[in-house]
Amino acid sequence: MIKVYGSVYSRASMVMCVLETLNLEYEYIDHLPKGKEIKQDAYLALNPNGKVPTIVDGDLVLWETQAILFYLVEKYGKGELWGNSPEEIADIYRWSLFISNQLEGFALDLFSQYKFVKEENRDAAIIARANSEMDRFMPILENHLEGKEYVSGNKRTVADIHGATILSWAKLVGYDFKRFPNVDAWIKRQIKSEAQQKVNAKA
Ligand SMILES: N[C@@H](CCC(=O)N[C@@H](CS)C(=O)NCC(=O)O)C(=O)O
Repeated sequence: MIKVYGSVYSRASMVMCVLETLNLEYEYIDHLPKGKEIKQDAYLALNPNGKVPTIVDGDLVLWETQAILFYLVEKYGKGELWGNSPEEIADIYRWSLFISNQLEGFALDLFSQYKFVKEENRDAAIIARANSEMDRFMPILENHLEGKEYVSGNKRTVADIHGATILSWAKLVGYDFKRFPNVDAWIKRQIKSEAQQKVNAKA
């Protein structure tokens, strides 16, 4: 059985959401990002970064969220959550990588500053840069999602689970999504999805 190391409150939730969507059985090993387990030798032998998520599937030990997501859908999806041609697959990569390269770090900066740093210690420069970079790239996603339910093609793919989950971090700490209603609705669909609800129930 596939083992998932991580926490519902971490990027492991995307991995679990894919596993739930594909109806795959898995063992969830609850390791918090701020917990001590992931800095200990037994875990570092699986993932030398000391971060989550990591999966173990038979002889395969895999870390780095997107690599895990793409592996799972390619190996087990039978087309679900994935594309059927190099062009469709490239489009899924494009939107997933666009979000991780242009937006993820800044969404995380906002989340970390507002969630983990006391108001008086917040770094205004980090917050300003994060807001400005988010504001720079969000309109591209907003325009792209006009009249669309999914970010790539006309069915739900791993790019929806990945991208919408990442942007939900910025939503949780009040980034102004009223300016981006298509993205906002897209995030809400992911949060409300049956698979995500099953993941949340493990918290
Ligand atoms: N690029 C990595 C980032 C992994 C990562 O930063 N995970 C966080 C939790 S979502 C973590 O384990 N943080 C603990 C730490 O940085 O020490 C991935 O996508 O897997």
